[in-house]
Amino acid sequence: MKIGPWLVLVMVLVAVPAHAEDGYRLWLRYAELPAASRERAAERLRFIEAPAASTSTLTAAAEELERGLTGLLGRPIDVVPPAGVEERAAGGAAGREADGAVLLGTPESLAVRGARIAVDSESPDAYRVTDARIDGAGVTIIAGNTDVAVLYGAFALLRYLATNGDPARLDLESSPKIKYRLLNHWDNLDRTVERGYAGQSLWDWTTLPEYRDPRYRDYARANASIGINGTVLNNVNANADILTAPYLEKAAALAEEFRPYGIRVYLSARFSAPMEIGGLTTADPLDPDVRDWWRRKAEEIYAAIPDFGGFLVKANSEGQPGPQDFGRTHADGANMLAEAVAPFGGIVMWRAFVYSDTNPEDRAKQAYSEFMPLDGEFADNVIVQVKNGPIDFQPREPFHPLFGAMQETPLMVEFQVTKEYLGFASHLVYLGPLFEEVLRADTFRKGKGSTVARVADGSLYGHELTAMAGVANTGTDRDWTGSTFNQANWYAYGRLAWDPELGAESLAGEWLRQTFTNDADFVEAATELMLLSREAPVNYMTPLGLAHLMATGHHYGPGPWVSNLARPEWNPVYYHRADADGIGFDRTETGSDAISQYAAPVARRFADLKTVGDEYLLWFHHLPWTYEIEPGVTLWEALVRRYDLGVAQVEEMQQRWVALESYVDAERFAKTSQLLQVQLREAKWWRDACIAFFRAVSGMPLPEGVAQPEHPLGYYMRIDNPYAPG
Ligand code: BDP
Repeated sequence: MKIGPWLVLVMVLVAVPAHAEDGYRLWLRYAELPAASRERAAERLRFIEAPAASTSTLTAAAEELERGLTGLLGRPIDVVPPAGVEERAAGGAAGREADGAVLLGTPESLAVRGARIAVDSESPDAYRVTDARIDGAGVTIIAGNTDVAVLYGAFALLRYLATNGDPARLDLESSPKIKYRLLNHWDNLDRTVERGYAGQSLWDWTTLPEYRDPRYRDYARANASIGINGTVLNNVNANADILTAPYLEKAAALAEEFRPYGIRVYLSARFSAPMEIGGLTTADPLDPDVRDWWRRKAEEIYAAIPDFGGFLVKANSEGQPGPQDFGRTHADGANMLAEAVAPFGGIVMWRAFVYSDTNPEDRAKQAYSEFMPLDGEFADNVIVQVKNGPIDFQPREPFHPLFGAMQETPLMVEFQVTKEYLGFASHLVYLGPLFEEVLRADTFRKGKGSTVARVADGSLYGHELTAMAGVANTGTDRDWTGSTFNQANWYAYGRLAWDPELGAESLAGEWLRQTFTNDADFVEAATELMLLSREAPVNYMTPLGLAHLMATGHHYGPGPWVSNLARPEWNPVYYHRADADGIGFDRTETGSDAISQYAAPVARRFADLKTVGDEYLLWFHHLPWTYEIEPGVTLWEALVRRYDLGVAQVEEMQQRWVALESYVDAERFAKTSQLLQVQLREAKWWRDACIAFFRAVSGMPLPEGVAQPEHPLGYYMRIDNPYAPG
């Protein structure tokens, strides 16, 4: 028989799976469960009873359950209308017929339905998912203190099933430890993204407010699934135009898309906006006209976006305008904005990422020096947003000394999910361990156990206002984040913002199961790969406590030789301080004394060469090249070995990934494999360039058996990347 071209086409179309594994669905793939668990789950979860009082959020929850259970159980699941009023009066959808129902609602609405269930926590976001009996029928109940909590419960149930949880032992209860769980988008109005490596900004300002890209909803779903409840739409290096009426209308459209998913919109405010778009001659925060302008602006914003979250502000930092331009303090500036949004329940997140070109003080000390004297001066609805470390999102930094030190002022941690200093989108670096390292760090400010996590969740000093920020890694790339494994960083960040005590390792497993497969061998091996990936870039970029050796501006690749930039602290030589005698930044008493900004036990640990540890050695100490890091091993030798180790670790990651081929679909397998090749090429570039440079500076010979850098130093110094992304 002759097969016509049309038949061939039909056959091809039929053979193509409904969903290409292009990463678009993130961890919300809802892949069919293995047969045994599928059958067990299918028995208990026969149909969804639509919530009686249908709000947009409850509808979203029911829709997600339908979508998720259909995928997980491998067959469509019915959504039936809520049990009728008479039936309810008679005690619910009677007997056996309700067997296998999934009911969702608040404890009150469920009580009407005959299900009595308590959610212990008072948090509006708290949920409980459990099985129960109504009139002899076995049902699954998703109870939440509010509609959004019900949605969180629905996602929790789906996550539980998708990670191979036993449907016969269902009792999930949770409430977030942090109130405001935000993504910060460094997105510009022209759709470029500062430090964005995954395409353009998701927000299509030109076609808003009319066109609602379906992606907005999917963005909201993904965030809600991990508990994120706020999004700052625009770059901290803000353009005042975002506060003009046309853009507020566009932001309101996004807020409308996100609202069913419990996600509020926030904006970065440019401090000089009253002058730029308000026609005033000053932005002095104590000037009555300026205050009035912001009050009226807030009224205008809340008229358009009734649940607007508030402002994020970068002020007097890297050239951004701020209160100091008018002789005022950060507190004066923050409090003015706080006053404007307070009547509407809004908050102000005021960043502590400040350092000045006229201040000769060690950059690592400046934020503390500037903010500590202001402790106690901020309004109640202000929270100070502090980057995880004192410099700037380096591959590894000690925790920021402000954590635990500022007692009267609520502080929030800002993490960078986008990998500006960690190989951009192409390097596979799982950030869970980095986040965990920071959150578990002990500030010792109120004795042992005063961890950064306890600063973040407010429990250390009893603050009610708690928040966390992650600089987003999302963009218009089909897989959202430029690589599959970058999705894990978004995922881990969101889950840690919900509960900063969660562990990076278990989060990796959770993510892997939903993103790839529940196969235990795969999960174990891939988790190891992810954990290994945290240390690799530290070794091939900035080992032993080095920092900020990246090339100028774009931070793409190595530039340890750079010394000609206008501001001293922009130059890598400022950070490594290498010369013929030694390397490292002395931050002990004999140097900048940055250690004195930490509590005494922490300062002692960092000051002592025996206890500081390899991770922070050169962050806090300047040492001779011949310093014996361990008996018989000089610092120089150790440094070279670390660079080698970094490259070897990427090679090991490659091997580990190849071994997982049979578990992964072709598309995502190939993309990860190819990106690992990019990572290896760039890891070698880093290793060779840094070894060549430090060898030249130190005059030390390469240790025996160590490979020569591929090219002479001048070759690396001449590399220019005018078109690097981000
Ligand atoms: C640095 C980035 C810069 C940001 C700045 C910030 O290089 O693009 O504007 O931080 O956080 O890491 O304000």
